[in-house]
Amino acid sequence: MFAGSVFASTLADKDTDKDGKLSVEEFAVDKKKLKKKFTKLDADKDGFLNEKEFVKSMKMKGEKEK
Ligand SMILES: [Ca+2]
Ligand SMILES: [Ca+2]
Repeated sequence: MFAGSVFASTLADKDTDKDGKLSVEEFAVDKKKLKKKFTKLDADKDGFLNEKEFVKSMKMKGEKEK
């Protein structure tokens, strides 16, 4: 599966303000676990997940589940 398309479908589902990025509110809603994960994934600490950061997380997950 192509990770970029997963980001696109996640965006379609969660990007409520349609700015092309996932904010912590959009990604985690009110789940503390996901907020921690978000902080980890947000490599440049701008408070948003862009496609690059999201795809990186997909790859990391793939390697772990090998
Ligand atoms: Ca957004
Ligand atoms: Ca970021």
